[in-house]
Amino acid sequence: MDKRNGAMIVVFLLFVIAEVPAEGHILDVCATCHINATCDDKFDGHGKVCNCMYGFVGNGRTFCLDKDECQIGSNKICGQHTTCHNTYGSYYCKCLSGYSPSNSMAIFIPNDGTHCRDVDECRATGLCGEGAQCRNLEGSFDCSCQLGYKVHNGAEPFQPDRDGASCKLVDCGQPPSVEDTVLLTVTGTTYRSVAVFVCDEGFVWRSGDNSSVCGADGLWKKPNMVCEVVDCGQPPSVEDTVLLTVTGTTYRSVAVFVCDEGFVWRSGDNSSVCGADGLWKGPNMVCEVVDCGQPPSVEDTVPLTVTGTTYRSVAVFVCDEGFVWRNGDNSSVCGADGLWKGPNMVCEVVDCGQPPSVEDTVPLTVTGTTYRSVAVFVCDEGFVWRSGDNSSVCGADGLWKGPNMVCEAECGPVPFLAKSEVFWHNRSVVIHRCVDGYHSWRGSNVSVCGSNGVWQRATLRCIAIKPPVNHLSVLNEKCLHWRAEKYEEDTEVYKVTYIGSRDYERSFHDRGKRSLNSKAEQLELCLNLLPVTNYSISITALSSRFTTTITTNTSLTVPPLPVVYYREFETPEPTLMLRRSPNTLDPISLYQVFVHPLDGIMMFDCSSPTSSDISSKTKSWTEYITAQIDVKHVGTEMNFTVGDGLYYGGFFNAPLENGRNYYIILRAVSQWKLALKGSCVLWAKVKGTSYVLMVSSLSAAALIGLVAMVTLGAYFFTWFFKRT
Ligand SMILES: *[C@@H]1O[C@H](CO)[C@@H](O)[C@H](O)[C@H]1NC(C)=O
Ligand SMILES: *[C@@H]1O[C@H](CO)[C@@H](O)[C@H](O)[C@H]1NC(C)=O
Ligand SMILES: *[C@@H]1O[C@H](CO)[C@@H](O)[C@H](O)[C@H]1NC(C)=O
Ligand SMILES: *[C@@H]1O[C@H](CO)[C@@H](O)[C@H](O)[C@H]1NC(C)=O
Ligand SMILES: *[C@@H]1O[C@H](CO)[C@@H](O)[C@H](O)[C@H]1NC(C)=O
Ligand SMILES: CC(=O)N[C@H]1CO[C@H](CO)[C@@H](O)[C@@H]1O
Repeated sequence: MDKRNGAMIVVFLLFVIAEVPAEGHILDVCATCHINATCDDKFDGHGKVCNCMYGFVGNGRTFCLDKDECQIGSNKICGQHTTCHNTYGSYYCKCLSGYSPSNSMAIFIPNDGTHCRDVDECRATGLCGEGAQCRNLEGSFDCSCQLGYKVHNGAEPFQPDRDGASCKLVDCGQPPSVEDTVLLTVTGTTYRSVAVFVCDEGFVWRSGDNSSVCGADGLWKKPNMVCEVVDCGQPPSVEDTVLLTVTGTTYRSVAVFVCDEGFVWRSGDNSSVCGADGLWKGPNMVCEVVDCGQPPSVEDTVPLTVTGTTYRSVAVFVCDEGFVWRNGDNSSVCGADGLWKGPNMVCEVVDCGQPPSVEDTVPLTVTGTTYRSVAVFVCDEGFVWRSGDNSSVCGADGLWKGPNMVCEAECGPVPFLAKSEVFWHNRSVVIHRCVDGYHSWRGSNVSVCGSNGVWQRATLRCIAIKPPVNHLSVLNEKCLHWRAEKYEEDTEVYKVTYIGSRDYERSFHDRGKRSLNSKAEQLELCLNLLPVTNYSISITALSSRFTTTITTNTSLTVPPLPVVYYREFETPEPTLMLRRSPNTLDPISLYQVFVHPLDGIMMFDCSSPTSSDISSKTKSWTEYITAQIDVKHVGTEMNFTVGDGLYYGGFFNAPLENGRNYYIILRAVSQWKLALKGSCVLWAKVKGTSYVLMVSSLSAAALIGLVAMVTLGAYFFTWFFKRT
């Protein structure tokens, strides 16, 4: 009881005490309260009231009976997972099995917040036993087996104590046996044990996994490896043997061999076995080839070729010298039985027939007509033996050999040929040759002593050697002349090549080629040579392979004049036109334009290099060169304006004087070194203008007098007009 409650009780007592004397006649309520009730103030504060104590129900005065708190249900009064226990005037709560009170007391009243919580049984290790796993449940737990363990004595889930069940390690027992394999290693028989297999002998791994694992279900996972039986393929081919029988191609198959035809067994095993490694073992037998020995010797024959002495060797025979094949086969073959077969040929002796008849000889003795018979000859009457053998022998080819004796008639001294000498001779043959400086065109150079005793003379003719092309010259800068030196009627083929060059025109080359066939002795060939060119001309006489060269130079020719049209102008600056075609002399040609004042009789000398000296001959106004133009700068046509006041080739193209008449003359000039050739053409006439007309209306006599004045006037006017 704390102090406040104590104070309340004190106050209450004082109040009771104070009230009692004040209302002595009023019932003492509190004294009537039931023993298990309390006396309390009324709510309105006037008077007292009895109330049953906590845990009791009643009117507070006559009865206060115990209240059964549990009757409303333990869940409501005690909370979840509880049992409710009523006591006199009170109650208490307990947790159901599998739960524990949150205040850890065995009994409780939930008014302090105590409640029942689930107990985690699994926190206690080993509850479920080895190999098991514990699972906490609401108010309970259960056990099940871990992977690799299996429930024993019961079923899952279980509680060991309750069910008597437990977990035991899985055991797969012996690993399985797999076809065509053997077990290599195994780590045990329990869960996760591994068994490793390999292919059995004679088998090879093809695919799949070669290990098996003990599963949680207590079964070995079957290995899925596939082993295939080894296949050795076709039995080996062994030299000199043939396969007799074979039982197959797989492991342990057997192949039996025998020696090939023409071979005999010598040593070793004749079978081969397919091994586990896929290879045939054996055979190691040795077969030796049959040997027939030396080929047989056959009458009248000789062996020609022999390929050997072993099986199938062939010996070819030919008839012996002096014998010829008649019939039968000429070859022998070594058989498998070691014997030569054949030959069955028949050879007959050669017969040469009658001995030959030989010129200038007669036969003396003859021993027969067959092979190796001999006939002896002697020279005929009137002939003498010179050389050779006088006997003839019947040869193996059926022909008489010889005699090669020479019986000759005598011819006398060596024949003589002009300008020749004897190069070589014996008694019957002379070889001639020409002396130095002479040669032979044709004919035989051999003289032979004939069988009639007369020399057959050589036909050789010796002629003095001269070059085939003689006296070569050039006529008129155009035609080649030469003399041919050759054998009478022979046709000579001449090849003429020429090349022209010019010092003044490096790029210029005039090449040409001609050929000529002729029997003539005097020859002429005209070429189209260009002017002012140095030519080198070669002539080759092809059959005599002789070449000679001549050089020549062509002279300067008059250049061609351009085409101009003569015109007359009344303007002081006339434009003239010319047309030309390109010329091979362009690099050394030029045009000169002359202005020739027209005064009385015109005299113009085209050939003079400059016409300056002409002025002295005429009293009148002198002609002059007003322009000089290189032809190479002129295209196919050219316009030229006289008197335009410009310089052309160093000459001043002076304006023409008004009032005067002029001739314009064009001169084409070619000049090379000191030579100069020119040709001239009258190009135009220029007539004087207005005031000259005035002057010209005067009489001729007055004109002469006025010349000086007019000249001055013209000069003045020209000057005046230029100024304005
Ligand atoms: C091969 O061997 C078999 C068995 O060994 C034997 O009977 C046979 O005669 C032999 N053949 C030859 C050709 O060696
Ligand atoms: C002379 O020589 C010719 C050619 O070599 C020859 O055929 C001939 O037999 C020879 N004559 C003599 C008698 O030596
Ligand atoms: C020709 O050759 C001579 C000598 O070499 C030379 O002086 C001359 O200029 C040449 N003429 C021409 C047109 O090239
Ligand atoms: C040719 O040129 C040579 C110099 O190379 C000279 O001596 C000769 O006179 C010239 N002949 C002619 C025809 O121009
Ligand atoms: C020259 O003049 C004529 C007429 O005026 C013209 O047709 C021609 O093209 C000119 N020629 C040249 C090369 O200038
Ligand atoms: C008369 C009577 O009922 N008295 C009871 C009051 O309460 C106590 C316990 O709290 C009981 O033991 C009495 O019997």
